[in-house]
Amino acid sequence: MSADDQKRQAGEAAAELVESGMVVGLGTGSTAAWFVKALAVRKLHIRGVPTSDATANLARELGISLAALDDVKAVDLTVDGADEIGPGLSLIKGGGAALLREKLVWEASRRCVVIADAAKHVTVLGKFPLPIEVVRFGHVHTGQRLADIAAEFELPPPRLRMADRGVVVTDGGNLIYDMASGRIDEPAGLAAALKAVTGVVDHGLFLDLADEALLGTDAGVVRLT
Ligand code: ABF
Repeated sequence: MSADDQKRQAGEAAAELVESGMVVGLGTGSTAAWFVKALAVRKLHIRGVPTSDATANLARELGISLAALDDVKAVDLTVDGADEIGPGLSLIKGGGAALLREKLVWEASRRCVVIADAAKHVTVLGKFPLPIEVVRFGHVHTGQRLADIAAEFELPPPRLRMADRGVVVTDGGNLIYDMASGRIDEPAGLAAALKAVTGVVDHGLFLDLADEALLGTDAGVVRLT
């Protein structure tokens, strides 16, 4: 089975968790897109809170009613993808540059379900470079502070994320530095050190946020708690 089939399976399983009347956080990325499509097919009366402009556009095209995060008191259930799922459902997210809105929606949610293909499940986080969102003003100085932190954790300096058309800019108008690590042995310590840098808006370590994971595998969907 291809990774995309596994993603579809996980997205469809997550769509079954949604009930009419819910406020639903809509994640970002190719796996979350499968969830949004499966949700639209169910034609439930829900309101979706999108975690990116891309997801908002997709949901709108599919006829899902949308609400802004500040238009709702709380989100009942958020379903979103991840770049890595590690021990204790610790996550690396932000490969799609949507980590800030994603984390804001996750933190406002009663229940968070992460969906992914089987290859995303790892024994230690860090093979996937950790995205760090920084404000544009003074970002070279912020990048230097990030390099200092990386050195403390014996990691190489983070790199500013570029695309074909130049520097990558997030939906919030910020920049992304990616910290390639190989392995993150102390995610909580690294998360705290990054968050303490003034120019850092947030980072892609999602710790103690996911309630469960639905992994698409060749043997069907596996639920992790
Ligand atoms: C978002 O999409 C991100 O936080 C994560 O970086 C990415 C996962 O992408 P995909 O589902 O396309 O593998 O959820």
